[in-house]
Amino acid sequence: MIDVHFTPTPNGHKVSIMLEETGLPHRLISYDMLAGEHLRPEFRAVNPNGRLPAIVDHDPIGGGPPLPVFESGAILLYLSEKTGGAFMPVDPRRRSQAQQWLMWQMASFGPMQGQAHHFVRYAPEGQAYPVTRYMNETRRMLAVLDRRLAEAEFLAEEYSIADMATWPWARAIRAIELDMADWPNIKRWFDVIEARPAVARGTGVKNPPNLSSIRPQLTPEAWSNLFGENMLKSSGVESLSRSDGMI
Ligand SMILES: N[C@@H](CCC(=O)N[C@@H](CS)C(=O)NCC(=O)O)C(=O)O
Repeated sequence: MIDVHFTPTPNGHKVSIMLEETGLPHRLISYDMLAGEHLRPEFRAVNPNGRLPAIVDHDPIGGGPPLPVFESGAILLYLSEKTGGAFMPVDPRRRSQAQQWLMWQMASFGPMQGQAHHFVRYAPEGQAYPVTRYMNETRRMLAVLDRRLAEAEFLAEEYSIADMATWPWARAIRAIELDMADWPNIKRWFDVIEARPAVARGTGVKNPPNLSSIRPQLTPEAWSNLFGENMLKSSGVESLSRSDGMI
């Protein structure tokens, strides 16, 4: 049995999609991030970085005690290995492509777009520089993705964990008011993946409405749990950099 410490965000959906695709037995343990449930000290034993998703495999590869795994990309690789290489191409060239696009998603497409979401949707309004910087970087990477999908049906030519990692972040662009119709190759790929029953099941858990709106209204407590003092203190940061109105 695999415990999935989960919240229905793009990073969480990568893992729930992979679990549905592979059929591995699992149970979702849902966290309310607005309430700061991920900040509890006991969750640090599962993920030292304190972020979601994370899993605990009670029947780990190689045996031994339950194995916690954090970082969504590492979780996808682990689940693939656990299922004898599911959704990782066997062909070495394609396999390398899957690894490259997985790393691209983890290091660039997710984090940079995540900053766009932060400054467009959550930060105090009127900060033109970071909004421009991260929206432009998101658009640049959408162009990169669109070009790749013009030459290949899937990122590694066959459906793989690289697509599972990237698809939920392509889906997320609507929340920063980008329209996928502007990238027709992404749209074609997106629709094919969306039609997979496992993807529908894996994304069936919806975000609470207060996080789905373009500009979610957060209470001061929820803000602190997500971005401010409560979040920093839970990681042991006592001396805070302050910016008026932001912490
Ligand atoms: N690189 C990490 C990112 C994880 C991450 O940032 N998760 C968000 C939710 S999608 C989170 O836990 N946020 C809570 C916080 O920042 O305190 C991964 O891919 O697993």
